[in-house]
Amino acid sequence: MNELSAAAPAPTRAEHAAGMAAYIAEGERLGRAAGNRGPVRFDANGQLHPDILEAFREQGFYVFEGVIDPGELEALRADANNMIDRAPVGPHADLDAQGRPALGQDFALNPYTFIKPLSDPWGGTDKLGGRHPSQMTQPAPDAGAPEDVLYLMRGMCQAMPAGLRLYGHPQLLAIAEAINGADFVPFNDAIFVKQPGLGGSVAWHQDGVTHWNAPNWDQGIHGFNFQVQLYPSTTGNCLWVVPGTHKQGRVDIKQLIADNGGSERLPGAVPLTCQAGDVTIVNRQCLHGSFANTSPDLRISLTFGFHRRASVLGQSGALSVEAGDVYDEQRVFERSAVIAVAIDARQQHFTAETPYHYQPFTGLEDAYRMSDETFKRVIQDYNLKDLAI
Ligand SMILES: O=C(O)CCC(=O)C(=O)O
Repeated sequence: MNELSAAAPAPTRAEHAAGMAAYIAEGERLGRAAGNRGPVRFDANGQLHPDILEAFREQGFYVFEGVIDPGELEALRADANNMIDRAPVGPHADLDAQGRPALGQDFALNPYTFIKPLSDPWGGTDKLGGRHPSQMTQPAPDAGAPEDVLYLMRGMCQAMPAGLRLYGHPQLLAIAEAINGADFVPFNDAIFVKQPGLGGSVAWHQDGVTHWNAPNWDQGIHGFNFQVQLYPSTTGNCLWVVPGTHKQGRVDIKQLIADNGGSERLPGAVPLTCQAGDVTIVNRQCLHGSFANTSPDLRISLTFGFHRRASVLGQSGALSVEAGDVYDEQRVFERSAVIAVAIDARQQHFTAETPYHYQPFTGLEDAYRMSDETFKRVIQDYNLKDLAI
């Protein structure tokens, strides 16, 4: 590029959407070749089918189709939309759009994060351990776009009764067990809201920040995330992953983009398109990101992760957790108790379902039944005890 030329102007929303077409076509082709999707399957012993586990270990992602049934999906949508309706009208407001006190003012952690429409709040900054080194294209929104848009919502187990029940979903917890062992522990949760024509990017990154140089580093040491899709997740708004990168150690993202002529449309990436009710798993070491949502489609992704216990015990606060926090036995136990209460909350609602047995709480079930008392003791402000690594 000519040194004297000014930086290219931001594309319009429509230009950005049109500019994605060829990349999307190639991503769809690669996605078809990768496979790694289908219904969740268990073997005769009730363990996640070894073929699925192997496919996940090989590529670092898997799309489980049709996991959440229509009734549960409807309840999750209603609760998520209630959270959206009850958000403050902007980042510094106290009232929602109907003039009511916004949800979450009594939560220890503000559940809502706003950004400018179509922006990338983390890319090229030192936020979240500097793990998003390159900023994505920030298209200019259409005229009349709001000043600020909702980007993330936290605290789904506290703010969404259906969210707490989801956290106890027996198939999802069985998947977590297969990947991280029966003594697996929670990480955190966040709901990504990508409104049509407004939703921001999540710049390319690998999630983990603590164990890259550990002597016992391996491809699974930073755990994995689920995403439960409340609406179809399309090529224009979905999460993209570069298969296999979870095995490569820390990827030089800046260099990859430089080698790609400065373009963020990294080669080899596949779009994790989904139907509503599908659930993805992504290894947190897998290179992933999402582009500004210049498409006409809404995406709401309930995102929550799990770790191996050994990866977390003895570590201290990372990412959005206070650096002084230490993940000792007590902290891990208290955060894991959210799983125990979630299992019982689910059982009280879906009485015919066989509940998941969470090994670390064997024998403690009665002390962690869902009630007003356990809600206050375990669920309220549970995310102060997140276990981020
Ligand atoms: O859903 C997205 O767009 C981003 C998700 C993500 O980066 C993550 O789960 O770490």
